[in-house]
Amino acid sequence: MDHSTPAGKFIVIEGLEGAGKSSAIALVKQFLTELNQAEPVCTREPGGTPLAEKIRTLVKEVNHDDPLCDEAECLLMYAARAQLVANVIKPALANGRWVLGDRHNLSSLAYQGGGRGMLPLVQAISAATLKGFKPDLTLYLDIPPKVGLARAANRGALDRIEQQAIDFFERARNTYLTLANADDTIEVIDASQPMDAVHRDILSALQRRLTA
Ligand code: Z5A
Repeated sequence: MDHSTPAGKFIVIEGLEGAGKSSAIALVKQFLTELNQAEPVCTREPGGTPLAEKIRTLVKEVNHDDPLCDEAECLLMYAARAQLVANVIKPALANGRWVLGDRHNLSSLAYQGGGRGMLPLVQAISAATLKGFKPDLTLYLDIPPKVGLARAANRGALDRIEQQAIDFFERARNTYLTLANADDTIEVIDASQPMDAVHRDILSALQRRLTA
């Protein structure tokens, strides 16, 4: 590593199904590219390395003969994340690249911690796996589950996690909001607004956080 190269920053977009992460990521990617005169490295979770993409397939598919138990689901999310952090995110940051993540650790805390009711276990696995590594900035796109799921329903067949009952997503949302309140690296964006208003709020948060 060249020690004169300043480390890059890790920016993450989070939110429930249908929150609008796809268009938010395109917007943030463009902002970061103009800010740094270089495209960020884009990642998605679970996934983003060959091994982690295999795990993504495992956690998304429905297997009636061998249903994934909650603990295995959680450990698979962290196995995928450990690979991605070690082999993609940390090397990119060390080389001065910025990294833009479609989901990261907050998803596990919200879905497996809040949704599955295993927050202490998830926090323990998170601490052991990531050892304090975390994004510089997370934009959490907040949306009531009913609104988000209605938007997502227009996209076709639902995967295994998308098929959870609405109260699973309510618990996940409450956990997102509780954790965001306690962490000033997380910005809450009201994603129930029309898309142009959501994008205006995202750009204003980026200006405030990254260019001040
Ligand atoms: N998961 C987990 O449990 N634990 C973990 O640790 C991690 C993940 C990392 C990943 O699925 C699943 O894994 C996810 C969480 C879980 N499952 N669930 N539920 P994924 O990567 O396949 O899916 P996703 O990340 O949830 O969704 P997405 O498709 O990438 O993005 P999105 O935010 O859900 O939706 P979108 O495609 O951006 O927007 C949906 C539609 O709404 C689309 O037609 C838009 O045009 C429309 N839209 C967006 N914004 C608006 C506004 N403002 N107004 C009106 N319409 C809008």
